[in-house]
Amino acid sequence: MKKLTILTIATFLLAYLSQSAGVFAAETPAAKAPAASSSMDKMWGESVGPQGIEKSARVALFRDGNYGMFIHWGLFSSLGGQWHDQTFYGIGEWIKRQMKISEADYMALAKDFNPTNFDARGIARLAKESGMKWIIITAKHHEGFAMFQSANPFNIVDASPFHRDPMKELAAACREQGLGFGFYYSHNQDWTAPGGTGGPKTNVDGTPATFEQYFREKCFPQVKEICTQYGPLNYIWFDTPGDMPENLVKELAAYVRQAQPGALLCSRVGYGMGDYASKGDMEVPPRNADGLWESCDTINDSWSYAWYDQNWKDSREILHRLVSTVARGGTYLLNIGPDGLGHVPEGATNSLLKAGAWIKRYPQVIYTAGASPWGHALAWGDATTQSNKLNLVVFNWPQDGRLFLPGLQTKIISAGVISGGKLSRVKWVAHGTWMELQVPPAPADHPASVIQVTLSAAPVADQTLGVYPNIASTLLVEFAEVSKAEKNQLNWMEKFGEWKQMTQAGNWENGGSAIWTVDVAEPGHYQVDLNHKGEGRLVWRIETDEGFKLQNQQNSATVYHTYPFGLLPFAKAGKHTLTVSLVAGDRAKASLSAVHISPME
Ligand code: FHN
Repeated sequence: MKKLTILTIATFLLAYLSQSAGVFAAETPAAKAPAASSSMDKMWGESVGPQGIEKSARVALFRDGNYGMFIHWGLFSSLGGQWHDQTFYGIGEWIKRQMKISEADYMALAKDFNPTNFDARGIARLAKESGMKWIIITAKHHEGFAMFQSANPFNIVDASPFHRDPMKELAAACREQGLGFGFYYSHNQDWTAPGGTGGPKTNVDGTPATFEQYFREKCFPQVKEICTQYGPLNYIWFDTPGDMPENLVKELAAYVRQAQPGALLCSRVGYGMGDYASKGDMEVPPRNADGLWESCDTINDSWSYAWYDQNWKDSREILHRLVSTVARGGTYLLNIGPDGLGHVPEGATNSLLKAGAWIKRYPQVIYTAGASPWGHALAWGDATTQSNKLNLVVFNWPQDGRLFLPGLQTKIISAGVISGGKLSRVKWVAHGTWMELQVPPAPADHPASVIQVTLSAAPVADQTLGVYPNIASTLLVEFAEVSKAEKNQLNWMEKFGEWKQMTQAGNWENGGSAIWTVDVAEPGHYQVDLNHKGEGRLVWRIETDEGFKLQNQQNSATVYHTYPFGLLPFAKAGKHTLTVSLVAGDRAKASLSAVHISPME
């Protein structure tokens, strides 16, 4: 699928790009024309080297653990999203660039950086109790400040009154707790080192600074330091390779492989040198993906601490995103941002621990779990697998006690709701090609209940989207066949750096359509709602292969909104097509993201 940005977003980004002196402009996917998709890969770095390592012991922690902690912590944490009396809204670690703070002013922050509340053991315990299996922390972010003992003087031990090496403490604490450990290192961007991307273009003596010089004098020596001072590492998480020369990326990767043979490199090292693919920031994909991959996400909006950012994900949202990632076949890396004193905000701690308590009750849902046989989320939740077992994770419990499994093709041997660690057996009946589990009317647990289904073999399911008789279904454009309209994946940000994604169908030609194939469990009348945007009045039509047709005129807004459309009948259960087309309106501006189908009360 093409990654394309709509004009409004590009315009919005241009405002940022002109502020950010080119660095983010060069690497921000939403700012790119579609032709630049190769450099987008460099930014999000999804391409990886030759695969086939999925089964090796080196990847066991990543492959089986499925859940890790990411930590963004640096000098920027002491600013907390505010420079003097001005708040910077966006990912806090970008404050130097976005607020145009001079090198001198920024570097001077180090002399007051004294994170005396930093408690490595406390953080490692938090990760462990939250159900996470490793920690990856920013050793050096784009700001250029080393959070470890380094020969380069701009580091926490030598330049701050703290005089401790928190990375040493955290590496030891992780080992004590049996957690994996790794470093984030910004290899390309360095905003305070002469020659680093986004950094000063000249040396202190006025001579021109080159990237090669930054690489030889700072980047490579520091990567050597992190690879030799902290024991065996599980990860080196390089980020934003951008236009870094290929030979230097290769040299760095080769060194890490030799110095830390057990460490995995994420694809953001660049040039396909990674062991596993890193999805776009904050992206949980809607479809299963093969190979080793990771979604990195953050618990609020910013990666690093920002005093105003109280938009914490609650335990339900964390679990939903974690389970969805594992069900799609990936690994979830969830970030926290300790403040300038080293303290982890309560908003983060509370949600993480609640989610962790749930994981303790259902470890089989996450650890060593495989992807869902359905290939996408289901109306009531999602599914992960353990050989012949399905773990059904029900976030929207069906109040009529009927839990529907669309197109399950493997024979059920037994099924039960897990409650208080015990399995309460449930009955099941076939419902055409669907299976119906007869469950109690109330959920067994919060924020999600788990039903274990044992099958005669590894689960196989028809991946057609289901229309459920007792719960609303969402048909995303992602899953539609789109013709005479453009199906695009949008990546955009509302503040700065907090990425959002969706797939839309826009730029509708006359006769354009989005067609979904659906599997309807029961005939009946269903309420249909459309999620779209555009300008002015739009006339949409929905028709099915049974000849039923609905048409409605809706006003539209410039942002996506769900509009009630009408009642649509399905005369027969089974597979149908549902076609949405734009009959009249501003075709260039209209775009569609989803259809919602709900059973009538
Ligand atoms: O620019 C960084 C950003 O600050 C943050 O570290 C994220 C985490 O994935 N990576 C880069 C943007 O993708």
